[in-house]
Amino acid sequence: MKIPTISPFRLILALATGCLLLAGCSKSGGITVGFVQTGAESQWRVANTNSIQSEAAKRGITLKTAFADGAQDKQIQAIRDFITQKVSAIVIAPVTATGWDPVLKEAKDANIPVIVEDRSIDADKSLYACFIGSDFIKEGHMEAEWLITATGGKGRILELSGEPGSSAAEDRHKAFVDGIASSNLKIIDSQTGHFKRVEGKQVMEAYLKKYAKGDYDILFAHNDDMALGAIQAIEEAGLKPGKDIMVVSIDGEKEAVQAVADGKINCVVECNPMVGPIVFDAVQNVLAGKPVAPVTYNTDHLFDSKNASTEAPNRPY
Ligand code: GZL
Repeated sequence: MKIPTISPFRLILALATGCLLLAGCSKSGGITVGFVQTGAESQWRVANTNSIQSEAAKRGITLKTAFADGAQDKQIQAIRDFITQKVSAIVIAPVTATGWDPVLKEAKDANIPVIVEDRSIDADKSLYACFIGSDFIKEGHMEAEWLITATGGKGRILELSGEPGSSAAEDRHKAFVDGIASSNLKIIDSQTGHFKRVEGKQVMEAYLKKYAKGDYDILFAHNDDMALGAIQAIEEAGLKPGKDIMVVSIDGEKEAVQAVADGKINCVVECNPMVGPIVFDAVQNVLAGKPVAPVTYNTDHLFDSKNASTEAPNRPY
């Protein structure tokens, strides 16, 4: 059988054409983005990672993801690694709110734009392109307002707080305290569960040992994973979550909104993690030299007994 041969000229022509076609069809124009994620501490975080990674893939953008296991020093090192690799842009979900200026200056000096998503930071705003995420102050106020209406403004609150030093935990707490200030709702204890389900269960077990039934009325959890861990501890103690102790939470995870429908959680305020499309619009606009809004907030909703049954099946995360 005669093997067909191709002249060197035709081979080079075919290769060149192929390269031109490839370059043309990759919408990203060869963008490589370094994504610095906190870790995988909650279902919310997994959904946030999936949103970023799937949107990059959809746009033909090469994404390198670094997980930091909740450690800021690992995030800072990951940013330095991406600077060394000369990525086109860096996206970060910062574990904590402070301590970012030095490494952001290094990125700026290397002409690598940084987009902050999810948790806002206390840093020189000229050092990063923009913030995209939820308004934690609004979330704290929404939770407080709902609770005042639901309780007539009276009750003893056990708080399950998120990652110490994170803007999510700090701002939710600050806004919640501000929101209940004019009522007779009082936080009688506060412990962190680091946004993790297992730790939420452990803290609730400790609360149930420390306080007798009747000495508390409400659990305010800074996220759904900790609330879901806590209701497991409440049930294991033979109590009824949502009835023997009112439970309110933040994130809007499918499992938590279903727990609202089941009467085990009384209120969940949404915090939308699906920011991939908005983040990569910002990345591509910044790289194209187009203006981007300094702050973009998600629109977050509230779920309680009025809407949870209809909303739970549709929750995307
Ligand atoms: C909020 C985000 C928080 C979520 C938690 O935007 O930073 O971190 O509320 C997650 O579930 O761990």
